[in-house]
Order: sequence, then structure tokens, then C-alpha cells
Amino acid sequence: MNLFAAKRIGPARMLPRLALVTDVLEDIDDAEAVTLAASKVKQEQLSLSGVVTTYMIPDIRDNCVEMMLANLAVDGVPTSAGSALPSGETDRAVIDEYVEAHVVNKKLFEELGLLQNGTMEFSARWEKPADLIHHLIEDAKGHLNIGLIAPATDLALAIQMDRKHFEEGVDAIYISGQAEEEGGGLVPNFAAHNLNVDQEASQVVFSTQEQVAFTLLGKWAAYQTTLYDTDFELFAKTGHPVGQFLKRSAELGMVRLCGRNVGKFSHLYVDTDEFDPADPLKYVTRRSHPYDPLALMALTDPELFDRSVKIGRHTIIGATEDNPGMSDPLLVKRRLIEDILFVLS
Ligand SMILES: [Ca+2]
Repeated sequence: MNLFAAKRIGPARMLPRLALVTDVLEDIDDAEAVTLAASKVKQEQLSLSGVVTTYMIPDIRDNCVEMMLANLAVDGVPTSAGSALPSGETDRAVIDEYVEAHVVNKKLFEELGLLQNGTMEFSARWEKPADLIHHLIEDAKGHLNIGLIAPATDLALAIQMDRKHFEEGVDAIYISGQAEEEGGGLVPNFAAHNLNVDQEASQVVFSTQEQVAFTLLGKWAAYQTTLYDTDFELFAKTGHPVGQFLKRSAELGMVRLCGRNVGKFSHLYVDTDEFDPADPLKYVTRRSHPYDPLALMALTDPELFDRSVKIGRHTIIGATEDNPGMSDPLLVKRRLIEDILFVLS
């Protein structure tokens, strides 16, 4: 038995503990991932230890996570709103531009209105994500998993705060993004948005790979399991506010992306000659390539994936077109939808 295997076993029957780093509201797949995590908690398959929000509008994202979890009746999950920009960058104009580009119907993230609820109680909010992450490491007695489904800035800050504690206390990092082999190790592929936003921070995260096992969930996996308008219709039909939020947020996400970058939008989502950028929802039925929930499922449902591509102890899933990382995409998608519906029903 190698040392890593020994480290993985841990105390008897402890649920896997997950700290999630998310840029929820950036793409709909983060909200899917939060909903999925809540479902796994309800199904007693996961302990959601804490959530860090990051990138551009971390406070708004933190509110979103807290409202989602409160609406889903998952309590006691501490959160922390992290960095708007990569460390050292202070250009507020970038944030203003970002906010401007995300306004639809003169409102910023109007779909958050669907989550309002007067009786909710929020869990503790930590001032600094790095403090929260080290607290969670302590709490998990050396067996914390991290889901990095957003830029790496705040995770890097946690590593830099106390590298030894981090490397000894984190079992594994699950990343939605791609990496490549170089010199027997992993290097981040900056074609992936999450890893590109703060390249230095990504390098810091990857510098822990001697001690921590990485699983990378690449885009070719997500392309196999596209969610459509009809899937989001199922979520909304439950009548649950989070189901309605998911549907509306997916729609508005399409409208925003089309407005910001019609080329990228067409490349990712349009499969018809007939297309009018003024009304994308009329012509496009695709809603989401669910990278982020798949990265979580690589932790909770590892048997669903082809995990044969290994670089040392690390696992690369869905990094190439000819190896999308799963033999039965329909099964994976069905599991994701069923899990989301479970917590909405
Ligand atoms: Ca994300």
C-alpha cells in the first residue's frame, strides 16, 4: 500500500468533506454544483464543510450561496467572500466593467429575486477565506477535499498562509479545468478560464501536487452531458425556488454571454443557421455544459468516470475529444438531474 492510499482511508466511515471554491453566478454550472452538493448532503453522501466565493463580485456570490443553501435547508455551512481580483491587482474599473456587462433588464442578477425568503438563517460568514480553509482543514482532521470550480486566487492565499498545514491536511483537489503533463508532473492549461484568470495563483495551487492528489475535469466531459431548456424546465416544475432560480439563471446566463461575446456564444451553444443574437433563447435550446457539477461528481460518484488517464497520483478526466472521460454520458447526466431533483422535491 502506498502512503497516499493510507492517507485516503482516514477514520471509519467519515463522509467525504468538501470545501467548495465557487464563482456562482458566473456560469449556471456553479449553481448546479451548489445544488448538487446540497443534494449529496441530504443523501448523506457528502459533508459540505464550507464555501468560499471568489472573482469580481465575491460578496454578491456569497449572498447567492447563502440564499441557495438556506432555501435548500442545508444549514451550518460557513462561507467566506474572497478576492475580487488577482492578488496585487486593484483596478476597480475592471470590476465596474464586469458588473456593467452582466446587467440585463437594467438589473444585476435579477434572478436572485427568486431566492428571497424572510425566514432564512444564514450560517457563519468568515472574514478571510484563508482562515476558513485552514479551520476546515483542522476540522476534517487531515482529510479535506477541495472543489476548485472558480479562479484560484483565494486558494493560493490559503496555501501561502500555511503551506505545511495545507499540504498535510488536504487529501485532494478537484478542479474544473484542464492540465497537461510536463516532466512527470502536472502543469495548468491556461486555455481553461478558471486557471487563466489568475495564472500565478494557479501555479501556487499546482505547486502542492507532490503532497495533494489532483483530479482535473476537462471540457470534453462537460460537452458529453449538455443540459437543455427541457432539463431546466424539470427543475422549475418542482415549484422549488431554487429550481426556478436555476432555470431563470440559466436563461439569463445565455442572454448575458450572447450580449458579451456572440462569437463564443455561437461556438458553444448555437447549432442552427437560423439565429438572431437579439433573442438567443428563441433559437438555442442548450443551456449548460456542466463542468462544475461534474468536478464534484468525480469526488462523490467516481465510478461514473473513466479515470484511466493518470499522471502519477493525479487523474485527468475528459481532457481530449477522443477521451471524454466517461463511457456512458447519458447515465452521468441522468444521475446529475436525479440528484438535483432529489433536493428540489
Ligand atoms: Ca465556476
